[in-house]
Amino acid sequence: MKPIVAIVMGSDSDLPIMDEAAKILEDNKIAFEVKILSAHRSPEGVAKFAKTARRSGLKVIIAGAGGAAHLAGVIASLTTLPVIGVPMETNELKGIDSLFSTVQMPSGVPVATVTIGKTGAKNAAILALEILSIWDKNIEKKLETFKKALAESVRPKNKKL
Ligand code: RP5
Repeated sequence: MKPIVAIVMGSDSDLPIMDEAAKILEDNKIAFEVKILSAHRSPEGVAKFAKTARRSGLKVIIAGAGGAAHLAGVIASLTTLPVIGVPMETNELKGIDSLFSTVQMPSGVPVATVTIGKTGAKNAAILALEILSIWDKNIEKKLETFKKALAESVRPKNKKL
């Protein structure tokens, strides 16, 4: 099956975090591809990927990077596909650097930025599913089940009080 979601990251050191997004897409049987592309170290590769993304059949791009995290923004500047940015946690500034670099995009070039780290990677995949669910009933149903399970998980905690 042709990938409809791309998970892109700036370095292989981001893999353990971005794997959380991959797991959710896998569980939901979404065809996806994973790429390591860096806005700073391999800018030409990033440009080639972003410019051809829509033509290649992709529908949503998830991009994770850390530090001066320009990957999601650069991709968003070169495609009309929705781009979800995942800020990586960093040793130096705990990911605040990645968060601000990813979220503070100029007018006209949105990046849907999620939480720092693993939670962000998970939420990025769920947001991608939500975007795909606009035209895919099957994904819509899976998301409904997921929301019900979330609610169920809270109920016993509330009861315990
Ligand atoms: C960013 O720099 C990457 O996304 C990664 O989060 C960070 C550190 O990369 P490495 O030095 O581990 O390759 O571009």
